[in-house]
Amino acid sequence: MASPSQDLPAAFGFLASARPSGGRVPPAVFATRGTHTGVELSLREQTLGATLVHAPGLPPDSAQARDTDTAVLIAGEIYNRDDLYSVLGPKTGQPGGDAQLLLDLLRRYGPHAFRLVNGRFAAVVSTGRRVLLATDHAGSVPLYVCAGPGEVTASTEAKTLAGHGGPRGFPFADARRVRGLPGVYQVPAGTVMDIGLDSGTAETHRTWAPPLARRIMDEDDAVAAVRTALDRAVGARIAPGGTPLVVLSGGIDSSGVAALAHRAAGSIDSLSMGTDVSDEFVQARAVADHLGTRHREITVPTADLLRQLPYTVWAAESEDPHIIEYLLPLVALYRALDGPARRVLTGYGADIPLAGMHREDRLPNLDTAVAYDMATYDGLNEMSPVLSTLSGHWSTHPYWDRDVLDLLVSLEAGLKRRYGRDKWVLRAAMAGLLPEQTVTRPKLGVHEGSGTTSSFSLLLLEEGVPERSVDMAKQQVVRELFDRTVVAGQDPGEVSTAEVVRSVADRLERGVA
Ligand code: IOT
Ligand code: MG
Repeated sequence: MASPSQDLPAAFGFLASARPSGGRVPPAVFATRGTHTGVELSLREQTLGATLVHAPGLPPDSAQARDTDTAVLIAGEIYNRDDLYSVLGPKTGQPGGDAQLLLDLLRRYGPHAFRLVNGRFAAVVSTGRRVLLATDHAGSVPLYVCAGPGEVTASTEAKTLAGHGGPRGFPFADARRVRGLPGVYQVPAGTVMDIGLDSGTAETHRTWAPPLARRIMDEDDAVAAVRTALDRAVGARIAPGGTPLVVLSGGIDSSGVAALAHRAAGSIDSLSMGTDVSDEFVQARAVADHLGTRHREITVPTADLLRQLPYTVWAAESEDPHIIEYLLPLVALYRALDGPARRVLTGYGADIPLAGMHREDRLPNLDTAVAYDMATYDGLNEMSPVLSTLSGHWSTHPYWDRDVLDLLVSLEAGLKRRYGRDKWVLRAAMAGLLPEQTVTRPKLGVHEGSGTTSSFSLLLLEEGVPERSVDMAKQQVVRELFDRTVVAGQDPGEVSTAEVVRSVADRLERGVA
């Protein structure tokens, strides 16, 4: 068993406050589970104080780095370290960890350093009288800010800024407001916000944008490119000597990750989740047997599944009911995963650049779906690490590796839909590694495979919500859960899904919604 230090990032999340003269960061309740460690980094012109949340028993030293004028905090991890070290020269090296690597990059490139990084992270940098807030290309680790004269406070969870007593009020035109939390904004994906500590003026630099153009490649080249890119992304997400856990539905996305992870790590564990309504155990088992993984199945009763709704909204801090339906079974799975903290690889995200959710046969529609989804993912928080760190596990998404995503999005639609198959280029890239039946298996969404969508709908119908109002009711349930757990800070364990559903159904019936 690998030591946790090898296997997990140094910090899962943080609440950080930059001020000219220091001062304590107030205690906060995170959904992220872990040990809280306080840090205070006094620089020449400001002090950066923070609470880092990290895996128990793993000191978060390498989540922070500083010199006299600049301090860096990072939650999460970087995947292209070797490339980054190669531009920095031989003097820099691994021991300092990812925060030190960012500090070295910042010395060389300034805020543009973040344009070079392929990772899953949120970072805060105090430098001079400025504060930089940076997200990875996908904004996969959410980052929130509130700021006022003489203070910039940032957190990986919006809820920790709710009761924040410090100054706020600086408006940020380029960032999204968080509903219900005045003065709190979400830093966009693939962005560095460069904020003046005194003025609150922010300069926003985009460090990544989804490709808009499409590339023409011949079949073999495209298939080889996908295979190579995904292989590198999976490899970068496996700690040396560690045994990753792949959450496996038996669909092509997670099975592809499992196959590549198994080759890279020598062996993997795999885990499938089902409910009493529905499961994909047979399909997942076929892959596990083919690869020879150590495989486990977990069955979650449907009643328990819906009880995860408050936890899902609390963790994702998202108000999109469709996204919450996709995430709910995954949260149920992570919460059922007891034992030591694990590094989890998931196939989540493949359907976005490949239009897998849309089952589009016609290429114009397929590319419309890709363009739409790539223009709207920001702020949904569907890849937030909190979904798994709420039970102590670290998750990562190879299909949303920056290089994989750049490639998949940009392939012309005819490579995504070909010979009557969806996600053709991915299926072809995985063909030699998986059973034939897996490679050709049609898409089944996690919300369908687990029966989540139907169970959630049924719950509403049983409370008297008419069929045509079910979608609207779901939206309202999710919103109410957001208001309670994120805005009002209620413990999700004390929020009853049934009660919220009842009150929404009641409001709808009385026509007050
Ligand atoms: P789906 O693709 O079915 O599942 C996502 C991942 O969750 C799988 O690759 C697998 O790793 C894990 N998983 C799913 N079901 C199980 C199971 N029964 N047991 C264990 N692990 C499982 C939605 C979806 O259908 O998920 N996800 C889409 C995109 C969402 C749309 N977002 C957007 N438009 N912004 C996706 O791309 O994955
Ligand atoms: Mg999928």
